[in-house]
Amino acid sequence: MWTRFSRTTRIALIALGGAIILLLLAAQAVALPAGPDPPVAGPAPPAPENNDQTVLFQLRFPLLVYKAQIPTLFWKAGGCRDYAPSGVPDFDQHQDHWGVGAAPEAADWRWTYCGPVAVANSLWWFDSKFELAPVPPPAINDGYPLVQSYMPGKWDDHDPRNVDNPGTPPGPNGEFVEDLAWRMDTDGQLSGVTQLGTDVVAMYKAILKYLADHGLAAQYQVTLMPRPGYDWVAEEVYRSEDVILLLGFWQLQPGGDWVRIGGHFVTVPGVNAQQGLIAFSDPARDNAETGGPGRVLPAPHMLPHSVTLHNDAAYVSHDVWRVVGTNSPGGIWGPATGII
Ligand SMILES: [Ca+2]
Ligand SMILES: [Ca+2]
Ligand SMILES: [Ca+2]
Ligand SMILES: [Ca+2]
Repeated sequence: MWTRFSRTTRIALIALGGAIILLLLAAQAVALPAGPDPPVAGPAPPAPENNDQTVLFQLRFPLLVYKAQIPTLFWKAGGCRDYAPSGVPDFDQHQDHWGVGAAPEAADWRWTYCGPVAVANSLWWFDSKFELAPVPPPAINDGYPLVQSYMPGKWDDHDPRNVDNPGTPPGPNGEFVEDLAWRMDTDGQLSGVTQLGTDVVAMYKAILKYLADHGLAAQYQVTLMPRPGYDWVAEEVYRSEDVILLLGFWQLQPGGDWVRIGGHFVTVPGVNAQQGLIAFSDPARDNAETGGPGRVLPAPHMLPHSVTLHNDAAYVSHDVWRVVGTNSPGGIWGPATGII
């Protein structure tokens, strides 16, 4: 049975090459200790290839050595029958019309929904974890109100169509990811403000409102924290709390100044603190499916495949990165570009 003592959900924002903000969504009103900073003082992050945060993230990390060389990680629980059989979901942000531009096929299109997708991964996992009488989809069964069907009676709260129905456009009446995007004003769709992506404070407030709207405000705590230490983040994952990170992309200018040029949200499904490793459910890429370190469930499945395949939460690519220190102003650690 779920209780107010049983869960903590975290959303962390980390600059690439450095942690900048941790947004913590937690179950109880307890001040959580900050862990010690990682001891590594690593090199400055390399200059990005361009200022497209999604492409940038894809390009900055080369394909790494094969997953057989990856040490064992602690993985947040899988096996939830209703429905997170592979642990934290790994939904893909490149679907429907989740971006800005003339059309998804157009040259000016930017995919911008990493924020709501990362939060969806997190909330979906908790909803599955605390389902009291689990029955796998497509059976319609819902005993826990954190995630509910957007088409009650027609499909289950954990049906792939509840992640997104391509027949309904983004906006206030969409499915789970679109509902979250509306609430957190992704691309300024709620406020009308011109922006790309999701502001972390708006995300924070939207999660609070979402929890209240689902009658769960008293069961979760949401905390926003800048520049969390890696050890602190890892400890929370070991506690099976939920961590969402914002990777910030920083560029060192010729005069020595750092400029932040973008960001990207991911969710953390696993860690190995002793070896300084962290795993991502990355809305923008499936690195483990292309030979990078991590795990692919169910195995084998690999790219290329439909961007909607992972809307079935059984399908995940949990990509593993080594943590290194950084001297960027965004934070003190981040995922490395090197080989594990
Ligand atoms: Ca269900
Ligand atoms: Ca539910
Ligand atoms: Ca839709
Ligand atoms: Ca992914």
